[in-house]
Amino acid sequence: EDQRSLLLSSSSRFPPPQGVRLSYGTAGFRADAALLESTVYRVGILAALRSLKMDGSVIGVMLTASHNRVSDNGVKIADPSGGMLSQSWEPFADALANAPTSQHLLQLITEFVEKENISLEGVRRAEILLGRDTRPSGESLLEAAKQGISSILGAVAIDMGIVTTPQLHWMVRARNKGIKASELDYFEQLSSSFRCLIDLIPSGSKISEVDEKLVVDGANGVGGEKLEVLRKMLDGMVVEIRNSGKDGGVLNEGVGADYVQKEKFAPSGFGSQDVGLRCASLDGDADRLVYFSVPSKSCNNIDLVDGDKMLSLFAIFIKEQLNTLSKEGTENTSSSYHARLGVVQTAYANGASTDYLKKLGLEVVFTPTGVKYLHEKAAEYDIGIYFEANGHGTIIFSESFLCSLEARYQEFSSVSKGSEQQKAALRLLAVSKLINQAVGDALSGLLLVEAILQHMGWSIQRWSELYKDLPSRQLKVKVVDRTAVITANAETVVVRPPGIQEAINAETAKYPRGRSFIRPSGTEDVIRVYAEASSQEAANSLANSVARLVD
Ligand code: NG1
Ligand code: ZN
Repeated sequence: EDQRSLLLSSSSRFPPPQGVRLSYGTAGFRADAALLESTVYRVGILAALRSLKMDGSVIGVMLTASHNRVSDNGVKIADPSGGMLSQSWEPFADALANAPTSQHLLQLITEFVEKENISLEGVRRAEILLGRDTRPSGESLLEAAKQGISSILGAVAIDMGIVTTPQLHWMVRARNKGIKASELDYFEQLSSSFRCLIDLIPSGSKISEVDEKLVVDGANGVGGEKLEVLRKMLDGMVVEIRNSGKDGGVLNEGVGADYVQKEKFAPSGFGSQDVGLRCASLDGDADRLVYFSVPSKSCNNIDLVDGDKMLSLFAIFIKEQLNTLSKEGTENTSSSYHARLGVVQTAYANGASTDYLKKLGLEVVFTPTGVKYLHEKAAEYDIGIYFEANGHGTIIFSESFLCSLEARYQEFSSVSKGSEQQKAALRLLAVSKLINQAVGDALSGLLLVEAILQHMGWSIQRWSELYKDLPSRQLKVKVVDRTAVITANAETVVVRPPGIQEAINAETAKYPRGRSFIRPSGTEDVIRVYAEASSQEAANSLANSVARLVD
């Protein structure tokens, strides 16, 4: 009874906006910040219920609209593993957000807790970690989230302040594993595993002085500020941070990983003075990362090193370590060693990257767009590496593999201390600590890239030359109802409306190395068109023809 009246009175203070329908998409709820108070309040309730359902495990609520405009905001939930909210709860999230009145809301909650067997009675505890990016609207939305959480008896909110999205996911994951999970713990784990990888660099590898310096575009968001802290813990790493948000630039405006990857253009503050330098760009909440270099003084075009190439770099390094580990030759160690390494991409992966990875002998699989799908697939391997072309991705290690790796390392330490195999095991263990296994993380990804480039002795140009991207083009077409397009086979084939796929096939067949697909966006009211072909003109022309089929 207390619970009912508490919910009724608190929800009456957060009436939903009129005439908007929100949906929990691949990135949670996202909209103009002014529309979101009621939604965030209700997500607070949802997070508390989720924690109760998971026997009091810690749940995360992150306020961010990532690479979108500064006037937008959004909210998403991190499950106890640190990953995305279980897909089975998304329909409930939609229903909650759109309940027209407090009475409806209460009824929905009552029915749902009954169906899910969540007890709202007796002693219990739910714990929710809150985080937000640098958007000004974050402060009042945070208050709404707290109100939602405290409208469920026994639920407590812990405010982690302004953090990157992956930091919050990392903290949720760490807390549920019983590991210390403050921001300082995050920085310490990253910096110590980075140092471990640097200490293990073979004495032969040496990068030139020119290649020492890294210049980072912080998208005028939270990432630059956090990288600043991390840099202080990493003496010896030469990083210059621009667009940190301190010098008046606007979040995501002409800056950031999304801009750089989609426009293939240098972000604001970068240009002819940077020719040849190794540059990186984070997105607004620092869960995406791309690298680039400015090839010549004459224009602002860039040589983009995207998520596919990061994936390739990580895959090469890990494969090298696994090969070393499985080499025989040291006596007294169990000789056979096999780890299942898998690589996960989406249809947006450049065709040249897929060819390259397959040529390396790697197992490459595809899922629909959205990290929840990629993550789930990658979890089927001992080591799963996944990346979207836009720079969101990570590496995940299975618990059983990490256990055997640890045992293997101990074994080497006693019989062949200092051996190549021991070092390989230690490197893999360090990667598993450096990389954020909860979710794609620009800061941890950046440190891993930096460590591997130093290990290989590679410049960004050498890295970029692993393979040459096929020219590609992305377009979006505004439509009345994007749900009319239904796809299959990891979004590579349109099954509805009938006839479109045949027409796409006919267009694609006109171009050497042509490939094209369409899909409804999960975050905007558009149909996205992707095309690649052997020349830029051909890719543009194919994309345009396919876009006309949608209109
Ligand atoms: P949609 O709008 O569904 O294409 C975009 C990105 C995804 C993912 C989500 C979540 C592209 C083509 N799509 O999804 O990869 O990052 O946003 O932020 O980049
Ligand atoms: Zn982001």
